[in-house]
Amino acid sequence: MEAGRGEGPAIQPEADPAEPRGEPDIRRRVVGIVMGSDSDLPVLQRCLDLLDQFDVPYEVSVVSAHRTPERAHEYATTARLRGLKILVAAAGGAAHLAGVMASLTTIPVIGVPMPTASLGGADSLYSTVQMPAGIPVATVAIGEAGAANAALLAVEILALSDEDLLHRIQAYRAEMRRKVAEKNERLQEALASGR
Ligand code: C2R
Repeated sequence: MEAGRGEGPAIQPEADPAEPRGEPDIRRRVVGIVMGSDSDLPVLQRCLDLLDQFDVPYEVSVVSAHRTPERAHEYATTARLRGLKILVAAAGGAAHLAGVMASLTTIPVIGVPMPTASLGGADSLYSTVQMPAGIPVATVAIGEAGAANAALLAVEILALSDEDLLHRIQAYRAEMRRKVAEKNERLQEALASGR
């Protein structure tokens, strides 16, 4: 599976179900998302949705360090040349994908541990986060929260050199604050009325 938004050699436009009809998105992709299996996609979808929301061009592929080591090597070693600025690597179980990617590129790698049926994702978390000194993987939480935060962290890194994106992340935070305040108001009203 390969799909994406923006310009990039790996992507067939017709392979992207999220691409709206009309003008194709020809911007250069800056985030490369890899997952160990297509079975990870439902959890990782939050990451794709948020990058869409922030209008960040990305590409997404199934790449496995275990099952397709040559492809993983090729992906990571060409990532910088292809214009990618950040990699998001999601994998479950013996989750070596993010670490292998990080070992083969100097682009920042964000690791997203996938939940697993047998060990609840603790296996994925430990194998993603416990990198030896020298090869960092910025590891986020297990599952959907991690998928969301991987996108937000990528946006924040990109916003270091993109003022528009900075304003969008500030607006996103302001909206989050507004929603929390609203929830608190509702809670206080319910408590006051004895509900
Ligand atoms: P299947 O559902 O395809 O059997 O995959 C995937 O990320 C997935 O969560 C089960 C799990 O195996 C993981 N996987 C890895 C790697 N490749 C696949 N952890 C890797 O290279 O690290």
